[in-house]
Amino acid sequence: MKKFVIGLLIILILLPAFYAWSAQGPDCSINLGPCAKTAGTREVILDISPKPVTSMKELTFAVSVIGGNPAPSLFLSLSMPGMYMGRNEVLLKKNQAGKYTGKGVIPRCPSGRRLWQAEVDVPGSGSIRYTFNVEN
Ligand SMILES: [Cu+2]
Repeated sequence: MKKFVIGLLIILILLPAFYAWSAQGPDCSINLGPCAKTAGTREVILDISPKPVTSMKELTFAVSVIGGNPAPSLFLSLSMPGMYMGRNEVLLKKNQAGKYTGKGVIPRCPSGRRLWQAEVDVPGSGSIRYTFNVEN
């Protein structure tokens, strides 16, 4: 009984720590290829080039929206989870192939952290977030 209680206590202590840890990791391995997310009936795919994705370098952001043709342009905003790094928005314009592309720069974080978030606003599907690591 005592062991059970101690075990339960350990689980109760570790569980929030595990959630905090898992929430800090990237959900997109951008250097391995594009990342797809489902948003309602649509699939929204983000790719960033050139790879490896590096801070302080001009990057091309490309978004494909499968299952809809929502807007002539989209906004992508770049941020760091849990840290204010200033406003950083990239206008993505639709090209002839139906892909939204735009250029932007990810600043280098003075703390050395590498986890960034790209949030794409797709009218009718809300905000789609991707978290990924950059090279500093
Ligand atoms: Cu930062």
